[in-house]
Amino acid sequence: MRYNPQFLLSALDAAQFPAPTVPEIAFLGRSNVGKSSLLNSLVGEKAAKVSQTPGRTRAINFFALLDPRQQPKLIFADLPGYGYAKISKSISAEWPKFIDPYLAERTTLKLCICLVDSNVPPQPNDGKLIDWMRHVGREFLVVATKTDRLSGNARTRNLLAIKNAFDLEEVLPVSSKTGAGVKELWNRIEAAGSEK
Ligand SMILES: Nc1nc2c(ncn2[C@@H]2O[C@H](COP(=O)(O)OP(=O)(O)OP(=O)(O)O)[C@@H](O)[C@H]2O)c(=O)[nH]1
Ligand SMILES: [Mg+2]
Repeated sequence: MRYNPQFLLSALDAAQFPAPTVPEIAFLGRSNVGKSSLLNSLVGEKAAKVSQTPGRTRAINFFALLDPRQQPKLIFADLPGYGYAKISKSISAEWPKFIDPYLAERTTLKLCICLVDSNVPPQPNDGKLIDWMRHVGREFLVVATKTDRLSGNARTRNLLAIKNAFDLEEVLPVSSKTGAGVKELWNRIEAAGSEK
């Protein structure tokens, strides 16, 4: 189905989150990994701002996806990136305080899309995010971004390294530039969104 994206709001604390109504999908990952770009290629529009300056966004940006009758069907949440400040030791030390409770408690959150860069070796802070997902019992999907920058062999090798490092059964390769993997990701989002 074709959805129309509508920017809802930028939340800097839990009191500002939109009312929990329709199923929500969160996009998480290191700064510059391609969260906003992927969100845009999913909705086919420049809904989310692609960073010129990595690490700028400190808020959660919420977007509603409207069906042809203008009814909201899903919410996408674009989360602040982590891992930009070189001094930071852990995700939670760097993330604004409201992110952990968001992930632990948001009732309508159906799927966390955890983005990792397919062009770099597995990163410890990505591992921490995945550990946190397991700890809070969230359904999550690891997506490897920017695969257009790699040749076939290097892609296979890097995807395997990510799977092994984080003990994953599956990593979904995507490129916002070419659109590779985006349809598959949509199928996963729709499946998660229609789960009761
Ligand atoms: N080649 C290539 N470049 C990409 C792709 N996706 C994103 N980029 C580039 O990577 C940079 C960061 O992209 P963003 O989408 O802003 O990343 P982000 O994760 O939202 O960054 P923050 O909001 O700072 O956390 C931009 O220069 C994008 O053009 C991709 O699939 N392929
Ligand atoms: Mg962004």
